[in-house]
Amino acid sequence: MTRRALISVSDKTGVGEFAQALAAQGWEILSTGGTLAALRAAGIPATAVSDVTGFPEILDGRVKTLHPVIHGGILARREEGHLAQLAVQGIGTIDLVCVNLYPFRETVARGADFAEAVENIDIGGPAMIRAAAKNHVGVLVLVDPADYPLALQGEVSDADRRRLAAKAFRHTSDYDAAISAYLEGAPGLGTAGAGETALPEHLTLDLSRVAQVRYGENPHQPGAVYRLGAERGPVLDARVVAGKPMSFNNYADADAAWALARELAAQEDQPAGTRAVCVAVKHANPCGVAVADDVRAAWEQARDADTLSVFGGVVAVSRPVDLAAAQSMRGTFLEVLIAPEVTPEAVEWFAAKKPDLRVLVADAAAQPGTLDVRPLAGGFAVQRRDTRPWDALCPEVVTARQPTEQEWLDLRFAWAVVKHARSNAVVLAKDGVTVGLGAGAVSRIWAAERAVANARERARGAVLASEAFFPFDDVVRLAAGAGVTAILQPGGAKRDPEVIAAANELGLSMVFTGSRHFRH
Ligand code: 93A
Repeated sequence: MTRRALISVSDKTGVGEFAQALAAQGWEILSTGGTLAALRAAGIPATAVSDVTGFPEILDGRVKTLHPVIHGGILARREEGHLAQLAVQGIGTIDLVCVNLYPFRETVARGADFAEAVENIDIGGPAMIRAAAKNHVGVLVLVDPADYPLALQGEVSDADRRRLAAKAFRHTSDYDAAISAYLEGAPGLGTAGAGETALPEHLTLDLSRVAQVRYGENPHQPGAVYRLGAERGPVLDARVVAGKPMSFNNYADADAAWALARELAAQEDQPAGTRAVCVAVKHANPCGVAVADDVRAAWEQARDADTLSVFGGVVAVSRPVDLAAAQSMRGTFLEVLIAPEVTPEAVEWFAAKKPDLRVLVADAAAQPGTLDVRPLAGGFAVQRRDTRPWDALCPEVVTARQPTEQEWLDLRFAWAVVKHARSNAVVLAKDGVTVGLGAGAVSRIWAAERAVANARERARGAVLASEAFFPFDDVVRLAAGAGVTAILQPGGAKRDPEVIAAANELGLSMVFTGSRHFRH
């Protein structure tokens, strides 16, 4: 008996060659509108599904394969009882189903409107895939062109049939997850204003693996890197132009470094914007950050901000890296460099002189996703990312002394840096360079002490930013003693009056932003 294959694919990659080979092996090929046209154009004989069902495709293709003649042919057990029922109805078996689905994710990712997104929800395709996968003992199910050669080998083992079925159910389940995430308004799946939307009762995290890493945070922990839905990830999508493959920790640190570099670059006018930004990150915390006239100067200042911590760090810059900038990194061991562009001479130089350094080129315009997911045993705590920009704040000077123009620039700079540091965090900055950082501390005064100790004499004339309010006036007193002249913090503590009085007494400026930026 002639074996019959049903081929209905949106992604027509390799399908011509595959169908040709099947036909050569004596298979009869049944096919739907577009696929049929493509096969026939390539000179491959195929039968229209509508000729088999005796029913035309209707509703603009919404109903083309949803018919008992198709589903009976796929679902019948290959045993007497079922085969007899098919015979009574004049239905032939279908022994191979080759389907890939309407490109829902791709349609949403390119910003299609709601109606078009909905039209790209495939119904008939998943129905056939699931039917064939259920009946995989008798039917081969193919959802991936990479499996076409296997089907052409002749007999396919039971184990392979089952593997193909498992893959098929994974395929339809991922597909449905993307649809439900879209309908629930998951961010990054094309929903306008997702940044402001509340989180739904059921949240489908549609994750697809984008990179295998050697291991997780430590060598005994397996790890991998995933993409959330159709999100673009500036680091996930970055091109590695030189160096070793990225590690788990490299991904995390590069993401943190790039996010801060973009935030600073987006702060219009001085000190960022038209100038170059360099962010050095160590263990997810910034350790040296600078804005300067060019990448080389920004890197040198960020490095010199804390020459100890930058060792083994991850560096992000906001402008193209040229040979001079590359060569200025000669003396420092770095794990990753990420930039919007790296000149060919610089890539060549890195490959020759720093072969271990991973050099990444990222799209400066790519928007990171808006979800922030933290693992909990048995679940996740999920929130919208903290994307509030400086321009959304209403900073209020609460002291008699007003910050100078330069202090305002440094306060804004320090605010961006402290927002990207782990709580409790305190940052000291001067002239667009961090001079002291205390991050991940369990008390605010300890974070401040760390920052002041880092800065040493460089604290004189610096500004201080804190991501959360001061419960006591101790940080103000410490800062004034070290020579800090202006402070920025959200305000809102019970003892604010005492804190403001201390700043006035010591001749400091203090600015309240009204906006806290915890980051744990
Ligand atoms: O609109 S559908 O959900 N209704 C159907 O009955 C149906 N049958 C197959 N979509 C359906 N398909 C899908 O059409 C397949 O999953 C495949 O992605 C696509 C192939 O259409 P064409 O051969 O016309 O290019």
